[in-house]
Amino acid sequence: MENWLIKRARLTPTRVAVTDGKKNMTFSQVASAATNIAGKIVALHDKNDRVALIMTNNIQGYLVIMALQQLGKTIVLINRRLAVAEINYQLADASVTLVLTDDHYDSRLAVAQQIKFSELPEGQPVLPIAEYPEDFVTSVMYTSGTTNRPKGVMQTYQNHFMSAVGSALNLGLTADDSWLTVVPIFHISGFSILMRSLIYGMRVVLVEKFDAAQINTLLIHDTITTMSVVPVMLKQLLAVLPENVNYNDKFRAMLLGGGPTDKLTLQQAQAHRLPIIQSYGMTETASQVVALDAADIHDKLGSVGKPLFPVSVAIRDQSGQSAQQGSIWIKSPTLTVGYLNQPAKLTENMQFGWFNTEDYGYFDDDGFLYIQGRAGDMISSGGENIFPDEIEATYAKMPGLDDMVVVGVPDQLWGSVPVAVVSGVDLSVAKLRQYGREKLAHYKVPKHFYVAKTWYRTASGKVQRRRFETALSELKE
Ligand code: S0N
Ligand code: MG
Ligand code: MG
Repeated sequence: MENWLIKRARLTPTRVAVTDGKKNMTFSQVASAATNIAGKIVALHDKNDRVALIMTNNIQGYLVIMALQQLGKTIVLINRRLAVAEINYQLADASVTLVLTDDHYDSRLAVAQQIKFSELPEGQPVLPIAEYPEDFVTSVMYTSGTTNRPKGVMQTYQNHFMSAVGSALNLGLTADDSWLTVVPIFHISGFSILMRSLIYGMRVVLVEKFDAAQINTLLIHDTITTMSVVPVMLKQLLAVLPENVNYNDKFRAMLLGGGPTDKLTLQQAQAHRLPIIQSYGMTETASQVVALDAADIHDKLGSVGKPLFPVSVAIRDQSGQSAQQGSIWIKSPTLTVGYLNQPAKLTENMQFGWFNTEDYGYFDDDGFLYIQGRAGDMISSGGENIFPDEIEATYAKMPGLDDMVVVGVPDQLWGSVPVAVVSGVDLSVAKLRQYGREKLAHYKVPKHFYVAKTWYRTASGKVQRRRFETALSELKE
């Protein structure tokens, strides 16, 4: 396919591509800024095919993404909330030698060149690449897993294109569309909006920091038509949205994904007549693959909807047979081409072109999908997936700590949060917390630490996590 940005700048040069509320840029302006910035990146003489990016949702970061695409570089998007050690692991795994960061990022990373956006050297505008090859990996995003270190999910232009098409066939498309982007661009929830914008010719409204009152004001007064949210954002928006106040007339879709939403929150959203589109998707599928039309929310409250047009979904039992209720398998042109450096990790979960999501669910008689849970111990906190194994492995090196088991417990705000059961000598909650905060993203640090009375293990020594979960209330911090 032709270079999307250049193509878009030719099709609708004067349409607004992006705004941060202060500054607007048209597609034509974005194209010329991107080729300028691309020239500055070239002047850094980094020979690597991959460049890592640490950014917040602002125009500068947006333009750097566009610039890297003009150069035909693969962008490794780093979760800004991760600890330095976690980021260094990803940089090494992706063999990155250049990290571009926003101007507020000050931690020193283990990489040859670490350059702030505003410190990019002067350069000559480049000639943008002519094509975005369909099978080219344009983005890599790391996801944690059960037993291993994080894996880099590779997303091709084809993945993003088919995802954008599937989304548009479901939500519809108008020339006035405008998508509020406060979900992080380093996640597929945010990055996918930028790709849709190029493909649709749609305005992106960037917001750096989630502040519910401010977002409500924007949705009331701006002509935003669509917004992506995770459940914790929806809850916070509802908490400060006055009765009888409506979002602007053109607002038509609030795409809700990134974790389960409780029924009460959905009912409150309904009471406010918010056009909620519940959805189901993951980094591996380049965003939503199943979505519920707002018109069905009343009858099908709690369902994530029907598979998007390009996507097939099957429910299978443990032996791989079609079942009423069981594991959710997906076949989709949006499915990742694999995990960086670990091809076997994807094929392990694939059968004849179908991908096992390891989520459980069922279809009702009308073909609506319901998610019931997940294999393994993943904790879904505010749209971030947390794996107990990763936390336990990090704490395993803490002096004085003999043992730790991490489990997820329900949380009013975040959905679910990690808490830890510990044993050891001379341990204080302050020390435990401090240790975690130095080595892990803060959202992964257990919210509470309990001292173990009993250790639930099988005869072979394997931790029985579920038993800790039910025993937790008996333990004191
Ligand atoms: C909810 C957010 C914005 C909260 O972050 P906030 O308020 O900016 O936090 P900070 O001010 O940085 O920190 C305050 C304290 O809160 C802790 N904290 C931050 N985040 C979390 C968290 N998630 N869980 C628990 N605690 C958290 C901080 O650590 C800090 O504490 P201290 O002071 O101790 O350091 C933020 O969490 C956020 O942006 N969440 C959303 C992330 C997201 O987008 N996830 C989706 C990932 N999934 C996908 O992308 C696939 C699905 C998908 O594509 C999709 C999803 C949604 C909508 C649409 C789609 C789609 O299909 O297109
Ligand atoms: Mg906050
Ligand atoms: Mg933090």
